[in-house]
Amino acid sequence: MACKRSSYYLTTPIYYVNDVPHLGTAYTTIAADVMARYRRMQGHDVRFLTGLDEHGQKVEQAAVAAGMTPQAWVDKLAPAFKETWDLLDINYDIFMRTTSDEHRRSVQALARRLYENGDIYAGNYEGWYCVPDETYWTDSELADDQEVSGDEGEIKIPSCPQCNRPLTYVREKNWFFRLSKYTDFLINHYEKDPGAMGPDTRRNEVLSFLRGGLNDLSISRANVSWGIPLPWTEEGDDPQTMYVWFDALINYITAVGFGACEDGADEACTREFTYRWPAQVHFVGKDIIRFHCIIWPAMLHAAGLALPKTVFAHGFLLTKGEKMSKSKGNAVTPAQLVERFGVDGYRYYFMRDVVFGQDGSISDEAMVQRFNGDLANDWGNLCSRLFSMVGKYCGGVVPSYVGDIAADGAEGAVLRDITAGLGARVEDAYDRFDYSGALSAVWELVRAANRYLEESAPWGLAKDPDAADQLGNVLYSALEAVRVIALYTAPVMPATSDEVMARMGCSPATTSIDLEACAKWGLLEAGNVVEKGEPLFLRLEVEKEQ
Ligand code: ME8
Repeated sequence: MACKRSSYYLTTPIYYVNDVPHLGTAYTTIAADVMARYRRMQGHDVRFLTGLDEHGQKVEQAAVAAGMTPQAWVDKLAPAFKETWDLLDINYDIFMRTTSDEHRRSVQALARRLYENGDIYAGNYEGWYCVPDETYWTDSELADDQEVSGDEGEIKIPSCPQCNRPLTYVREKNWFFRLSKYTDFLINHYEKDPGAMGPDTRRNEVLSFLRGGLNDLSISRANVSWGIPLPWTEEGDDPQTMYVWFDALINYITAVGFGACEDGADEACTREFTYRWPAQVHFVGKDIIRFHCIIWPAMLHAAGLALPKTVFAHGFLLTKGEKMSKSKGNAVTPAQLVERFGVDGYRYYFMRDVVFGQDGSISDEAMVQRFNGDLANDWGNLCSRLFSMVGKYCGGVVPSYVGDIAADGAEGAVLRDITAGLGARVEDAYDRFDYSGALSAVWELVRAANRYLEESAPWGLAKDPDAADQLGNVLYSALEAVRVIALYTAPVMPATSDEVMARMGCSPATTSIDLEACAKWGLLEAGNVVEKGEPLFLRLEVEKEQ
C-alpha cells in the first residue's frame, strides 16, 4: 500500500481521435476517474492523464477523404472528447495530444536514446498491416483459412484477427526495435511481480505469448507522412515517421516531463519526471495489452526507465453478445445515457454492474433495474425520508447525540460498527480494482441504515415524550451513516455526494484529503441545518423507457 500523500499517477489509453468517444472509451475513462478521485480523497498527490492519439495512417486517410489537412482534421475532432469528459464529470489533470511539441520532443528523445544504445537498427519490413488498428500481423498470427498465397500467384487479402477488417500489404525499409532481446526480461518481470499486470487471466495470456517468443518490431513507416519524424536518416533515404504505437505509448512519460529539455532530453532535468514516474497504473482495455505489457515495458527498460507499477486490463462492454464499438454501429452515445440516468446514475451503473476486468453485457433493463433499486429506492429514499423526518421531528437541524456514542450498545451502534470496518474494505477493493466490491461494501451500510430506520421507527418515538433523546439519537445515527455513505460514494457519484453533504450543512465530500479521518463516526455536527430538497433519483418507468 502506497503511503498517503505520495504521488499517484494514473492513465487511460489515449484514444484514436478518429472515433467519437463512445461507451467503451467512456468506461475506461470513468474507471480511471473514480480511482483518481478516490486516491485524491485519501490524500494522494494525483496526476490523471488522458488524451488523444492523433497520428498514423488511419487519421491521414480520413483527413484526405474529408479534404482536410490531418492537423485541421484532428483539431476539428478533438473537442468532442473534452466535451464528453466534461459531461461525465471526468476530472483529469492532463489532456495529452500527440501532435503537441512537447510530445514530439519526448518521442524523438526516447527514440534517439534507443538508437544510441544500439536497440534500433535498419531492416526491411514485409507483411500485413491493419490500418484501423494500426497493428502489424505476422503470417503465423493469421488464421489458417486466411492463407496469403492464392492460386496462380494471386494474393488473397486476409482480414485482421482482431477487428476483421481487410489488411494492407506493406513492403518497405523500416527501422526496427530489438524487442526480441527483451523476451526473458519480460517473462522474469511478470513471473516475479504478479502485481505488474492484472487481472491474473490477462497476465497469464501475456506470459504465454512471451513464452512463444517475440519478433523485433518495426517502429517507423516510410510511406506515412502523418507522424513524428525520426530524428535521424540514413544517407539517400527519405525521412521516416514513427510507427503510431511507438509514438503513442511514449505519451505516458511525455505527460510527466520526459524530454522537457530540448537538448539531450535527459529526464533528470525535470524534477516532475523523477517524482511522477513510474505510473501507479495504466488502465487499458484487453484489446491493447500486448502493446502495454510487452512493447511498452521493453521500450522503457531499453531506455533505462522504470516500468509502470501495474497495467490493469478491463474487459469489453458487450451488447447482445457483441463488443460495443462505433464501427460496429451498436454504440449508444454517452450523452443519451446521461439524459436518461443522469451523470451519476450512468457512472454508478458501469462501476457497479460490470465487474472490472471481465467482459460485461450491458442492457437497458439492467440499467433501469440498478437505477431504481440501488439509487432511487436504497440511497435516494434513505436521504429523502430521513431528511424529511429531521424536518418534522427536529426542526430541520441535526439533533445532538445524548450519551456516549462510542459505548457498547449505544444507539446506532449497528451502523457505527459497520462504518468502523468500511474504510479498510473499500480500500482493499480499490487496491484490487474491484469497483463493484467497493460499492457493494458501501451498500451494506446503505441497506443497514434503511433497516435501522424501519426497526427504530422514529415516527413511533416521536409520539412518546419520554423518548425524545432516543429519537434524536436515532436520527443523528442515521444522518451520520448518510454522511459516511456520501463520502465513500463520492468517487463514483461526486455530484450526488456533494449535494447530500450540502443538504446536511457539511463541506463537500469531494474536498476530503483524508477519507478515513473524515469518515470517523460521530463527526457530524449537531445544529447543522438539514434541507430535504428534491429527490436525488427519480424512479424510471421500465415500460416507458424500453
Ligand atoms: O487503442 N468495451 O485507441 P482506441 C470496453 N489509440 N472498452 C472499450 C471498448 C468496449 N467495447 N471499446 C473501446 C487505441 N474501449 C489507441 C491507444 S494508448 C497508448 C493508444 C476502450 O480509441 C478500451 O480502453 O481504439 C480500449 O483499450 C480503448 O477504448 C481503445 O481505444
